[in-house]
Amino acid sequence: MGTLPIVHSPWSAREARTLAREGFSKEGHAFRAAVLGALRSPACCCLLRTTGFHEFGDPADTQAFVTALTGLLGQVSDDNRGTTGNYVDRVEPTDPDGSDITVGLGECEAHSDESSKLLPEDIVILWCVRQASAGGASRIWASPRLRPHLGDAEATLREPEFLFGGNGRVPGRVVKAPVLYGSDGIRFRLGALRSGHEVCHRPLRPDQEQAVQRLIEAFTKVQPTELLLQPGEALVMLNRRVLHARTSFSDRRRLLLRTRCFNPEMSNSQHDQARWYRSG
Ligand SMILES: O=C(O)CCC(=O)C(=O)O
Ligand SMILES: [Fe+2]
Repeated sequence: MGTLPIVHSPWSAREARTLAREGFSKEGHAFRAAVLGALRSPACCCLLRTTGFHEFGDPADTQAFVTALTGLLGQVSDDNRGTTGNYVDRVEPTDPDGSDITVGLGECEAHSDESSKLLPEDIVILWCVRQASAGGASRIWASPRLRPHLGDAEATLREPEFLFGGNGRVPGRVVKAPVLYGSDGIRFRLGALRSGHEVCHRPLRPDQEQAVQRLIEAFTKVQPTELLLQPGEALVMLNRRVLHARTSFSDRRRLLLRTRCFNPEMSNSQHDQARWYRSG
């Protein structure tokens, strides 16, 4: 299993609450350097221990804190729904029987976030407010560790011939892109791939189907980095270099917050050949 670097945030809960409102000063620079340094490790992710954002009395403070910390790591992106101007998504089972894993119960398959966007965010952060009484662990696979298990499938997965569809979010839009790009890039979500090919009436070719299966098999061969986030902790990931998944849980009180940002310095998106297949 890959080792997970740990970064401690330098602020007490009280300082953090004030700083989130007023802006981070010098320590912000050192914090940014520590997190980006940890993200450059082979794990391509790190555990962030903070003091107390989950205990701030006012949810607006929590929101301000996670947004401000994300802002130290890059340009914070919105919730992609374009309506709320809210930069913080809630990952909680408000629709326990639905198929959207963000608001559902159960496990979720290995994926990168925003796979059906032309330009997915470089960094994704999951902030734990309340953990599940059991399960709901995070699993992360760094793309370079999967590649040796792909054999011939790697060449197919590098072709910019995969269609990633909105899966309900923006149904008309489909991105045509490779699954693997550059030395460490990856874009993958099985559901988005299935829906993209389906809405365009272009089924995956047999060799593409096989290559995707080979990738899914690689998840069972490569031991992921696994962790159970505790309240006050966050998982910071390079979304364009790792896939993440979550083990099953059934506790409806579990609550994570999710933020995302772009960071050109850490980005490998320049090697991606994604383009719109259908932008309708
Ligand atoms: O619930 C989790 O631990 C992860 C959820 C997730 O990856 C997502 O909503 O994109
Ligand atoms: Fe995700």
